[in-house]
Amino acid sequence: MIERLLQKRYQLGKPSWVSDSYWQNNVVPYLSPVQECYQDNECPTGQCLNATCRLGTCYYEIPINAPCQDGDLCTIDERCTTDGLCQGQPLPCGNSTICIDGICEAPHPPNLPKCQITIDPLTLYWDFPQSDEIVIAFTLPGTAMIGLGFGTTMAGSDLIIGWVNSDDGAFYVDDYYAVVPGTPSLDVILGGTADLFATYGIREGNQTTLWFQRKLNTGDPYDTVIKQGKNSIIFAWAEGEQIGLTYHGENRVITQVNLTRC
Ligand SMILES: [Ca+2]
Ligand SMILES: [Ca+2]
Repeated sequence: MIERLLQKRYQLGKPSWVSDSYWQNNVVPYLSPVQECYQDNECPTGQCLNATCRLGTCYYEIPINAPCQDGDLCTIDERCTTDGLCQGQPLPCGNSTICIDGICEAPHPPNLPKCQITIDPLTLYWDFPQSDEIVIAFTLPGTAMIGLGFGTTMAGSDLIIGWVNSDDGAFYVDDYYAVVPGTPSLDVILGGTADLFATYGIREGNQTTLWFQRKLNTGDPYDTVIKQGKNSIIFAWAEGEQIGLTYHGENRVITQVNLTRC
């Protein structure tokens, strides 16, 4: 658009009523060829578009780079662009916060899925938002790391592992696989795919809750096909203030759950 305006500007030459500094510096005056008028207020205008009616025609000036207000509390330093729009920069928020009405705050936790079972100390919540998808939240008393797996032994299990930083609430949840007992690997490192979405995590005292959603069958060899019905699960948790992949020691359980609609 601005190229068209500038072309027009040079074709027209400087109107007599435009000052040299406007013409040469930060204001682009241009002529609207279609807008006819008798007075200024008949010309469409805006914060970044000053209109003047001259000899029956609307002329516009764009105060390029002039401060303006875009009405969005989550932007700062709004300025008029060369297109006559008011645009600002996003209000900088930390990694784990988003701007809501001008304030950086942690995004609200999603609702807990409606189906629930407690297998001490695990509380597992699940639901099926689509026939081929499951949403799961699970709570364990792990401050360093918690994990939920689908499988009957650690080796060969599809694992969802994560943690929450108690200082700033930043959470981490990702899609792992254990080739052998011991430190698991991210699926993507093994050549698989990261299949979790809508992840979230919160920590309340020593309780960590992680959320994730995924396809029941991701098609990834490093993920178990989750069934609507009986599934073998394993879960583990690690304590301590150092968050990250941590050996869980004896804090692990292998069991079965019946994941049905409720
Ligand atoms: Ca995967
Ligand atoms: Ca996996």
